[in-house]
Amino acid sequence: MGQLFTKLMSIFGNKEHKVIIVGLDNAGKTTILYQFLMNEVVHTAPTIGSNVEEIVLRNTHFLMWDIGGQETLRATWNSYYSNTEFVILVIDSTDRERLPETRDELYKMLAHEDLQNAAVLIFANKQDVKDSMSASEISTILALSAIRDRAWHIQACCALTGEGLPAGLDWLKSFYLFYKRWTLLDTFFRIIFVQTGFFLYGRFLLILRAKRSRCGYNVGFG
Ligand code: G3D
Ligand code: MG
Repeated sequence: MGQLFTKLMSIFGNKEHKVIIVGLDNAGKTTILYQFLMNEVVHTAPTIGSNVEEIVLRNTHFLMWDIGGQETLRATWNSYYSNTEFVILVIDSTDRERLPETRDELYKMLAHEDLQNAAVLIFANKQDVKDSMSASEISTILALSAIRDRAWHIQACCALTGEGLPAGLDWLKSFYLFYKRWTLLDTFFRIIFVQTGFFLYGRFLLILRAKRSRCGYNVGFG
């Protein structure tokens, strides 16, 4: 019951939902974060450590952590994982050479115990650049169709113009609403199940007691 209560509180409480924005350096993570926040391009410098901003979507608060992607900083990514509900992976679609590196980082993340329940949104960024890889090409190289243990979605975008970002956020919002409804239903059936269990157990004790007293002995149940 305690666990159910915590789950419900996380949905109906005024809690912020934690999102981490990861990806290799130069992918466009910081540009995306500030497009979400202000709908404009900000001048970025390589992120040392992290940036964090609160984004409100349909009255739901998301706390978004943009984490530095340089190789030396990637070892610290796991210190941001606890309580993460969504991972946004940003990919520089012009960077064919480092896509296998991104794939390794993605699967390392998915295997981490703190991210077992996190849904993944992948932005195939920099679609404005000629000859950039398409979302479906990236999807094939990352073997996304092999991910079956969680919700994921890939979205082509251009962080400079903001194109594709609202569609990505729509997926995030609709997945969140789906999760919220599913949790409600799940909680409802669990409560019914527990209540029915108590009721049947009570009936069983009564029948047992009646049978024993008919047989001439009564051990008593309190
Ligand atoms: P990071 O936070 O992932 O390291 P940044 O990446 O957000 O700092 O972006 C790195 C560079 O990519 C920036 O250029 C930024 O303007 C550029 N960029 C981000 N998104 C796009 C995009 O969709 N299209 C193109 N063409 N460029 C993009 P500078 O020159 O400032 O380093
Ligand atoms: Mg950055």
